[in-house]
Amino acid sequence: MSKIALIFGITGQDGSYLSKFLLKKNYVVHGVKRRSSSLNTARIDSIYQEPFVKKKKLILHYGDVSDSNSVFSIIKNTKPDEIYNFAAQSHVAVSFEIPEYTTNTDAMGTLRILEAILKINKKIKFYQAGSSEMFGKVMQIPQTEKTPFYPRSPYGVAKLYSHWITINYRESYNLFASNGILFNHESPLRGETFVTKKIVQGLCRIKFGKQKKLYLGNLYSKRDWGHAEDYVEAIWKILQVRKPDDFVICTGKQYTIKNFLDITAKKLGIILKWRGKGLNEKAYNLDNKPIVEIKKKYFRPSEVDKLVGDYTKAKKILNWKPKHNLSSLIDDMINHEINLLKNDK
Ligand code: NAP
Ligand code: F7E
Repeated sequence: MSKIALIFGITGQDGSYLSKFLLKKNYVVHGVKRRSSSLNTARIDSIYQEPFVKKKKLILHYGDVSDSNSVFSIIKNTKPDEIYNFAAQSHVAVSFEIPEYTTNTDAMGTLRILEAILKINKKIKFYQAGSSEMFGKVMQIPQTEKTPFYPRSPYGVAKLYSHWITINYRESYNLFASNGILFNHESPLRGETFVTKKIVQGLCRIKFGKQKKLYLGNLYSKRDWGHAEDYVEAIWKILQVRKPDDFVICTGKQYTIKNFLDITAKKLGIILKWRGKGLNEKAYNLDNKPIVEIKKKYFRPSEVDKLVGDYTKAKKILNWKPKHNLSSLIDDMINHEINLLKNDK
């Protein structure tokens, strides 16, 4: 019989990759989407099934993790074997502007799901989408499952609550509840306001003459970027092992934002010359026109300067390692963008 998965946050980047992955594994996938004034299901359009289809494999439900009633009734009605909690206000910079909303969704949302599991069926396996942002001002390089946390944003703090409440429910009530501690992962489906997508989209549009300039913030923070397609496989594996546990998922390689931008520009054949410092730093094209500029508004009140993980435990226990590297990730993102631009009449 098919297993049943329930995904909170199915309309996001990871929700869409995981639902495609699970459908290929013959799961029945239920997904929770928020009501919005315009359609928010573009990322899962390719797998959407009309309501009249018999024996549907992908079923969507309106709900919100800030609403205990919808969380409870969706879990009760769908009877999942596995729940994946991706629902979050996932933008770190935005979490400084709406910290209370971020906490309600990213911290309390997890508690609401765990409480519902406890009341409905303690056998449901639970995955919590934890983040390398919990390491924040890093206490150790590289970061492992044993590295102490030091979050630097309301987002990081809220995710840390979710991390510990997941462990607490596992230990207190014997739930199969596991945390992924995922480092940045990107893809063609990444939200437009995250830095990798913003850079790839911006430079592709500049190349096609559709945009003049790209405005960014801190070019010198360092990230460990992987591909979402690889990471959803790790997420699934986390719920397939014998014991619930916590796992760092990363590539072990670190680059600055500027490195990412330079590599992307080179792949697109855009020749850049950097001049100036701080807020006056600019990248000029061959015609000596500035095409990348720095704006104060994109800096955060406190920054996570450097992140790089160690996936030894995931390799050993999950038999997982990333298939993509930074270059193939950027190629995938560029190809997607160029195809869109070529089809844009
Ligand atoms: P994403 O693209 O921003 O997707 C977030 C999803 O959560 C969307 O489907 C969103 O719905 C939904 N959502 C937001 N608020 C909600 C609420 N109150 N109730 C129900 N659903 C809600 O994020 P992602 O990149 O796929 O990441 C998935 C999860 O992993 C998130 O929890 C994120 O914090 C975490 N994470 C991400 C990374 C990364 O690098 N991508 C790394 C570590 C951890 P809408 O589509 O309607 O907005
Ligand atoms: O920023 C710098 C910015 O917003 C990366 C989320 O998925 O990964 C993500 O969080 C870096 C930061 O990702 C711009 O200051 C410069 O240092 O792409 P980002 P993030 O903050 O690392 C973690 C693991 C998550 O869990 C989160 O959900 O890039 N940066 N200029 C910029 N960042 C943005 N967004 N926009 C800029 O213009």
